[in-house]
Order: sequence, then C-alpha cells, then structure tokens
Amino acid sequence: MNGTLRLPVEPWARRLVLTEIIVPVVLLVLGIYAGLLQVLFRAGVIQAAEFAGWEYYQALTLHGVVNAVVFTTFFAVAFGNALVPYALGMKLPLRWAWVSGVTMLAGTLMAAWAILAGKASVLYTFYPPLMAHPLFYIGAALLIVGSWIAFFNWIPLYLRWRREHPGEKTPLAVVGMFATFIVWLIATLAVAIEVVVLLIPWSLGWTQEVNVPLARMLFWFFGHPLVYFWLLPAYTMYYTMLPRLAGGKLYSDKVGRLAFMLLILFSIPVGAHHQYTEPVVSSGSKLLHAFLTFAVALPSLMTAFTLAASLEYGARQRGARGLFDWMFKQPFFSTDAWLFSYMIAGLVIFIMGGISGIVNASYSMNLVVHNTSWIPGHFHLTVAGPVLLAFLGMSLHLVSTYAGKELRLKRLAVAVPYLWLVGVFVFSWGMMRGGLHGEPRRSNLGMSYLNPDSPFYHPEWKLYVTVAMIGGIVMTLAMIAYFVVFFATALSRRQREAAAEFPLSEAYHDEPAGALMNLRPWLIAAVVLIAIAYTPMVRDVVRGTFNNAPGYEPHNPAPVNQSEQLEESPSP
Ligand code: HAS
Repeated sequence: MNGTLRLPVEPWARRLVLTEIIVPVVLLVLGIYAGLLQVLFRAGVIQAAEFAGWEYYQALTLHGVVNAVVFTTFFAVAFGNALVPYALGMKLPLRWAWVSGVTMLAGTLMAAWAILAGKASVLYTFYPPLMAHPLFYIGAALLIVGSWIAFFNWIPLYLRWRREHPGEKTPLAVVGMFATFIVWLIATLAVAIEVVVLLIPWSLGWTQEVNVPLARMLFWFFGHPLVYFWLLPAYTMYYTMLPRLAGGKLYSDKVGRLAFMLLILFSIPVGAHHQYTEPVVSSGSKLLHAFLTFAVALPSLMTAFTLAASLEYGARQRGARGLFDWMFKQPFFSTDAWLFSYMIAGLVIFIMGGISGIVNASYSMNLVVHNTSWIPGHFHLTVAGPVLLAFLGMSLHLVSTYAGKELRLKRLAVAVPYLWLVGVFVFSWGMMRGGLHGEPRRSNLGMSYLNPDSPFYHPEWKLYVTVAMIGGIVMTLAMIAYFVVFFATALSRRQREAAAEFPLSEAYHDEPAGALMNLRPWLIAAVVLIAIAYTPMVRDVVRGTFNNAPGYEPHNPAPVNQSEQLEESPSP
C-alpha cells in the first residue's frame, strides 16, 4: 500500500496504541531527568547527596532502563500494532494485543518499583554479581513476554494476508517490523535463560552464588541484537517513509529488503565484541565475532547509500542541480513535513555513531576505549541519535493521528531534533575525548572526578566533563521542548476522527524481490551462524569458570578522605 491513506481505527485499538505511547513518554520524563543528574554530577556541579534522594547507581539504572529498555520496547510494540495492520490493510486482533499491553505494563511497574525503592541499582545490563530484588527480574521478564505476545498476534494476520494476496510482495513496512521482532525473539531467548535459570533463583536466595561469565555471555547474546531491535523500527521508518517526506521515492525496494535480511543474519553472532577484555573467552571466538561485527555494519552502509540516493532523487525532482545541491534542497524546516526533521537529524548523528562503532569493533582500538567514557559517547550517537529521534517523531505522529488531534506548536516541534543534534554532538565530543584521555565510563566513588578529595582526581578532564555537561544541558532543553509539544498535542481538544495514517513511499526500483521474498533460508542461515559463533564460546565459558560469585549491592560510599576511600571502597 502506498500513499498517505487514512484508515479508521477501532476505539480499543486507538486506546491501546495511545496508552503504549503515552505511558513510556511520561516515564521518559524521569529517565531524562536522571540523565541530567549524571552530567551535573560528573562535572562536580552537584554532589552525591544532591542526587534527588537517589544513589548514583540507582539514578544511572533508572536512566538506562527507562530510556533504553522501557521506552524503546513499548514504542516498538505500539508502532507495530499501528503499522502492521495498516500496511496489510487489516484490523488488529484486539484481545491478545491488550494481553500483551497489560503484561508489559505490569512488568514495567514491578521493575520501576524495585528501582525507585533502591532495590535494583544494577544498571540496564544487570551484570551479576550486582544483585537486584526478584521483582526487578520478574518485571523485566514480563516486559519481554508481553512484547512476544504482540508479535505472535501479528503472525496470523500476516498469514491470512498471504493467503488472500498470493504472489504479492509483502509490504516493506511489514518486512521491517517482522525483522525487528525476529531478531528480538531469538535474542531474548538467551536473556530469558539468564534471568529464569540464573538470576531469579539467586535473587530469591534459592542459590547462593552465580556464574558471572556465563551470565555475562548470555546477556551479550541478547545485548548486541538489542541495539538492532532499537535500530530496526527506525530503519523501517527511514526506508518506508523518509523518501516520501522528502518529496521523492525510495531508490530501491530490494536494497531495503536485503538490509533487513542481513540484519537478521548478522545482528546476533557478535556479542563477544562487548567482551574483548573477558579473560575466559578465547581469542579465536573474539576474532570470529570481530569479523561478524564488521559484517553487521554492511547493511547500515547500504542504508546510507540508498537513503542518500532517495533524498537526491526527491531533490532533483524539485530542481536540484550539480553534485551537492540536493543535500541542501531538503525540507529541513518544513512544518508540513515536520516528521522529516526528526529523521534527517537522526541520520546525520548516525554518521558519527557508525564511525565510532567501527572503531569499537576493532580489537586493538577497543582496548583503548573499552569502559571509558568513549562508550557512552558512542551509544548516545546511535541509540540517542537515529533511534531516539525517529521514535520521538513517530510518537508525536501517532498521538496526533490516533487521538485525532492537530500537532501543536509545529515550529517548536521542528526545532527539537536540531537542538538535540547540537546537544548530543557536544555531549559526545566531551565524553569521547575524555575517554581517549582515560576518563572512566562510570564509577561509584560518591564524588566527581573533579573533586580534589577523589582518589581519581583528574583536573585535566575538566574540559571534557564540562563540555559533556553543556551538551547534556542542551539535550535536556531539547527534551523539555519535546515534552511541551507532546503534551500540548495530547491534551488538546480532538478536531477530527482518529485514524491510522502513515506517509508510505513508493519505490523507484520496485522489481520482484526473488530470494528476498522467502524468510526461511535467512532464518536457517541465522541459526547456523549463531551455532558456529556461540558453540566455542559456551565451551570457553564453561571450561574457564572455576568459582561462582556471591551477590553484591552497590551503594554510594560516604565521601571520606582519599586514603580511607582507597582502602574501603569496593570497586564495582
Ligand atoms: Fe554499538 C557498544 C560496535 C551500532 C549501541 N553500542 C555499544 C553500546 C551500545 C551500543 C548501547 O564493537 C554499549 C553497550 C554497553 O552498555 O556496554 N555498534 C558497533 C558497530 C555498529 C554499532 C560496529 N551500537 C550501534 C547501534 C546502536 C549501538 C546502531 C544502538 C542503536 N558498539 C560496538 C562495539 C561496542 C558497542 C564493539 C562495545 C564497546 C565496548 O568495548 O564496550 C554498526 O552497526 C554501525 C554501522 C553504522 C554505520 C553508519 C551508517 C550511516 C547512516 C547515516 C547516513 C546518513 C544520511 C544522511 C543518508 C556504518 C545510515 C545524509 C544527509 C543529508 C543532509 C543529505
């Protein structure tokens, strides 16, 4: 289906999608605030005691879990609940869609309680031996199970569509969302094993110790594809909507399908690139995962060229001449195509995010940047770049169309992504430069690195933490502007019938898709590749772990003088 068609939505489908968008955006207010506290604390502007009553690790957990796990998972489900039926021209089956939504909500409330009560300060990676309250793990498991139910609910719909449309190409938007949830389903199986077999029994006291390297390996089996679970809905928007918003067509439908298939293939067997410094993983496994990490960058490089060609095609239709004119003839500040601003700002940020990812992927360079502040610099250019901006833009679009309301404060809405772009570039520059000078990714000292009492007092980092703080403040201002636009729209009076409406693009090259029409060979190849990449790694971890570890709960150490601190502070 092409074009901006308005399709009526049933009241309970409307309520579901709006709930799944509005609840996480409300939580995002907390997540963003916790982020601001981080930059102020690092720069020494506030002290640990001024952390809104939260401890350092508690606020960092809130920041990571809300922004990177809760908001993204709810968004992906809400977006799929809206887009998949729309692209297939069918109605969403409501019963299981609501079961999914309620399960996710229940899980989120449990995990949120555990974090806010200070009983789950374990960060979004929840690495043992950091131990959380059982409700944190159970809540996380429910969030995941709820998202699976949403996906399983779309499958019968799609199968019916196939029976009714024999030989037709599956809409690219559906391919994108199915790729998202296939990657998610395979990846979450490993974290389900980690949580159900290792962490829940341990946190309930049924087992006393936990195998840390095994838990970490299972986490990264999930953790890397998690980042593509974030990226894929954004790519779905880029391939299926951005070209139309830019006044053109997608350059090649086939490349879009190939990118999605390659991401199914390569997203998972790369987890060891997060564990290059893990002693029990052999260098052979690390080498294999490093090669596969370079392979997973290929679909993104293809995406860069295809989207650039699509933007160029649109601009040339509007009279762009010469080599570079097309770059400037884009509707950057158009209030009619306001969604474009969220997507293009995200893409520009991702150029730097991609380059820094390729730096991380190389073993020798990784040893320089691993566990330094370079890494948050990298991931704010990815998950807080193309992903966050695409999700924020689409959340506004869904609230406006599903609630039947006109977008309010359009000029401010268009300014948000560019303000965010400036903020995130400044922030990431500070973090990455600091990282190259040895600034740690995080630490639990109860004081800033600029505090002369700190055992890690480093005055030469002052420039970098200060620049990062300025970037963080600009990002916060962008988000305040976003919340104003979002809630002004959501709380305004309804002006028209609620409807599903997406600006889907046509493709310039729309030839038959051949082998890309059939998902099965790609799935089989993905499973084989995972087996090849992970069998030796499981063996390494099982053979190389001699002792399990007891649990540990981090707390802010009281600010004491340097020598006492060095003796007493446990290093997480
Ligand atoms: Fe990463 C660590 C490698 C992509 C997120 N990554 C992280 C962590 C996160 C994260 C959260 O190899 C930290 C995890 C933790 O808590 O420890 N990453 C990569 C590589 C890629 C990559 C090779 N990462 C992402 C994406 C993320 C993400 C996407 C979130 C969504 N990453 C690593 C490694 C580590 C890591 C190591 C471990 C580091 C360590 O030691 O701890 C690649 O997929 C990147 C490929 C991307 C490109 C860019 C394509 C550019 C495009 C824009 C085109 C622009 C256009 C606009 C068309 C090649 C598509 C034109 C403009 C006009 C105006 C016309």
